[in-house]
Amino acid sequence: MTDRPSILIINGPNLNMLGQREPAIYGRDTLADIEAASRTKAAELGLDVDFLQSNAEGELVDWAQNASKSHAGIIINAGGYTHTSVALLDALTVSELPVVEVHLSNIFRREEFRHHSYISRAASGVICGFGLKGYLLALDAMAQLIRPD
Ligand code: CA2
Repeated sequence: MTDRPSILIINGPNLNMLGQREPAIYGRDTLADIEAASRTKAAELGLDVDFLQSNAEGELVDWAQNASKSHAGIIINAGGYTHTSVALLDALTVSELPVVEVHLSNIFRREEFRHHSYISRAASGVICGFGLKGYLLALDAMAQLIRPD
């Protein structure tokens, strides 16, 4: 435990596969690379991070529901549940925490079904299309949300 605010970074289904398939869409960075870069960036911003991944929708819901007990904000790449999950939207809303939504790919350049995100209604902002860098931009945005100048 530290006095630094802690940010929960939640990753959804199939993001554990990063770096192994579809590099043209998602790049060559693995989720471990993204975690390491996020930890370095968070330390520069004076933040702690918990970095989680699950393929199970209910687990993502549980993490979002409980986040306000231990965290100051949520950064989430909900993977495919972005486009399907009212339950995740409800859990993020219930948390009453600042939320930044991230996608590695530019979902608006892709199939029509990826253009709609259920969870965006709970988010202060959305970052997509910048790969690993998007997580670092999300941390910058989160630092601003929890500690405005
Ligand atoms: O661009 C993103 O970050 C996404 O959230 C990634 C999801 C996709 O369903 C969303 O529409 C956009 C997919 C997660 C990663 O899936 C992989 C599949 C095969 C190999 C590597 C990753």
